[in-house]
This record gives sequence, C-alpha cells and structure tokens, in this order.
Amino acid sequence: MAQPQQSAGAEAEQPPLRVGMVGYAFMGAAHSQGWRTVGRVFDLPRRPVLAAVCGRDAAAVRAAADRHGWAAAETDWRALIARDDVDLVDICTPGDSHAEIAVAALAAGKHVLCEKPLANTVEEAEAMVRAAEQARERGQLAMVGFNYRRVPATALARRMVAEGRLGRLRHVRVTYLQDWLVDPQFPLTWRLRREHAGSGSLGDLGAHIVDLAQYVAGERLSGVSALTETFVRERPLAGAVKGLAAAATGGTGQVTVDDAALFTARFPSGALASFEATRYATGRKNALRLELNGEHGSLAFDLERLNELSYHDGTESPAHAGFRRILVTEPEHPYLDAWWPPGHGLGYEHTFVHQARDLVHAIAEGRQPDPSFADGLQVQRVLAAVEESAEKNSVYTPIAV
Ligand code: SOE
Repeated sequence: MAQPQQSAGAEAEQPPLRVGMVGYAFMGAAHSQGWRTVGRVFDLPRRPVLAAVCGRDAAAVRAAADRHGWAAAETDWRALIARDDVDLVDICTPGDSHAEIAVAALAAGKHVLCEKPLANTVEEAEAMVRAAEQARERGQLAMVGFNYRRVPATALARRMVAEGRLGRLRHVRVTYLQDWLVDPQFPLTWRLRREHAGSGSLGDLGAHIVDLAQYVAGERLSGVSALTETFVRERPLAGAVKGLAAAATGGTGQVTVDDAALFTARFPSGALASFEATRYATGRKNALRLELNGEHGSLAFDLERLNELSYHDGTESPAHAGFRRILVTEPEHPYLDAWWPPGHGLGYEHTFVHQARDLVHAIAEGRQPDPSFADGLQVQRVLAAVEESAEKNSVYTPIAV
C-alpha cells in the first residue's frame, strides 16, 4: 500500500478525465463535491470533467445534475457506460448493483471507482477482481472508495507507524459509532435489507474500520472472533430516501441485517485488534476512533476531530511524556500542501477530493491506485469471516486468502 503523495507539479499535456457517475444520493453528492473541487485545489496531470450522472428517476437525476454540476443526465446505467465521452465510471449505488455495473463498465473500456464496501458478497467481489485484472492488461484501472484513508491525520498516522515511531504494535483499537437507528420508528431503508446492502453496520461501518486499521497498521488481519446483533427486527416501510433518512409509508417490514458488529482480531505480527461498528450508539454521530499502542508509543484519532492526531512518545522521560495533540494542518502533512494556511482545517468532504486526486494521478501515471479491487475483496473476506464467526458463537475464524 503506497503512501499518498503531496500534490505534483505542473499541468501536463494529457486529455481531460471525463467522469460518469451512477447514483446521486448521499455518496453521489459527496463524490460530486470531490470531482468538482479537486482540479481547483491540486495541480493535476488530467483535469476531471463531470460528463454525466445517472439515476432512475428522470426529473430527480436532472435536478441532481444541475445541483452538482454534471453536464448530462442518464436514466439507464448501461447508456452511461456506453457513452464515448466517459472515461471513468464512478459507482455510488447501493451494494447490490456494484458488481454488475463495475464488471460491465470495465468490459466497456472504462476506468472504475466503486464505493465501499466493494460488493455484497465475496463471490461478487471475486468477479470484480477478475474483471479488474483483465482490464488492467488493457490499461484500465479500478479502485474502491475507502475515503477515510484520505483524512490527512489517518495518512499521517500510517506514515508514523511505517517510520517505526510506535515500534512493534501491540494493540489496534477501532470503533465506528453512529446513532441514526436508535429510534425503532426509523423506516426500513435499503441499508436495513440484506438483498440491497449485503449486511448492516458490518458492511456500512465495519468495512471502513477494517480497511483503515489495516492501512494504518500496514498489515492484514489473519482471523476474527465476532458477535453481531439485530436490536430492532421490524420497522415501518420507507418511502423516498433523503440522506440517511426516509419518510414512513405505512406497514412494516423485517430488518434483515445486523445492527451492530463487535469483533476481536489478530494481526500476523502478533498485534491484537478490536472493532466495534454500530448505528445505535446514542449521541455518537460519526465517531470513527482509532488507537494504536506500540512498544515505543501510541497514536489516537477521532473522525469527529479530524484535524487532530494524538501522539504519545513513550521514549520521552516519564516526567514530561504524555499524549500531545498534533494539529494536522501543516503543508508537511499528507495532502495539505495544496490547502489553506496552518490551522485552517478540513472536513469530511475533503476526503473525497483527496480520493479523486489520488485516482487521477494513478490513471495519468498508468499505475494501480490504492485501494485496489483486490484490497476491497480482502475486506469483504474479513466481513464474511465476521459473519461466520458470529453464527458459530464467536469461534475464532481465519480470514480466507
Ligand atoms: C452511513 O452509516 C454512512 O453514510 C456510511 O454509509 C458511510 O460510508 C460513512 O462514511 C458515513 O456513514
């Protein structure tokens, strides 16, 4: 896994990178923001163009195109991937359509960016990896969108671990806590149905923290012991979704995914890890927290304070050692040479700008972007091992390779 690079030199003589995006809801809006902004902040070898956006509802997708700056609107993703003015297909749909769209887009000669989790099942993810490997031979590239790698503070954490500042890792502790499902009357949106989302908190939030923990630690998990639970099993049926929410339409339906997933895990180096993903942590809105303890020091990160990284240098004299706050806003920090002066922080949306930046560079340079579809498949295998372990009352389950 490569380190993110600082923004590169002058504009080169390469054609624009014309993007076609499928889906325009919460993630589509976030990706649009990334594509729209990236060329205004970073010097890029190819300039992204927002060529076309796709959604099933003609009026709604036209409105989304106007709002987010897309030149054209399509109502059929097959028409989008057939367009000659699209070089890259960005998939921002629920997980049930990732595999079909990605495989078809790669077959149509496009580069692909796919939102996380890569797919709803290991089998789908395997098919996507096969398609990406074949496409790679034709010069096309595919990436999965684990955007929390692109927070300057998490990229800095990875850099500090790789530099050996923590020494040998002993603990990696990660939680991702939200609370938008606390109300049992919250409607049954697609995120609560297995056929659409694949899993619940596990795939939605657990996928992020598995990827982030492995990215920062610099190694892959080898096995897990898990518990999952569905606290509310029946909910009001949902109408049109807005953001995460939706209006109830009358009647109820079954929740078919986990509401929370807790698991412990091993890294091959001997480090122990723990993970907690839930949408029932009352009062926690988007609390992704990561702490690493190594033999020479510790690091701690909280997404709700994403311009900061806490660092304890255990080699300092105990008289003045202790956690100190690194304000991650310096030009020496990952991604930040192109942004505001020190102290003028970034937010959630900037992770999508950085994601677009890294992908544009990889495509222009003809090299595999990180995280690859193979990386996405490996996360999918971790999620599958979690489900298997939970079904077997937490029995330790090795992760398939
Ligand atoms: C909802 O839980 C959600 O939007 C996730 O789907 C995203 O991946 C995460 O970044 C924020 O929360």
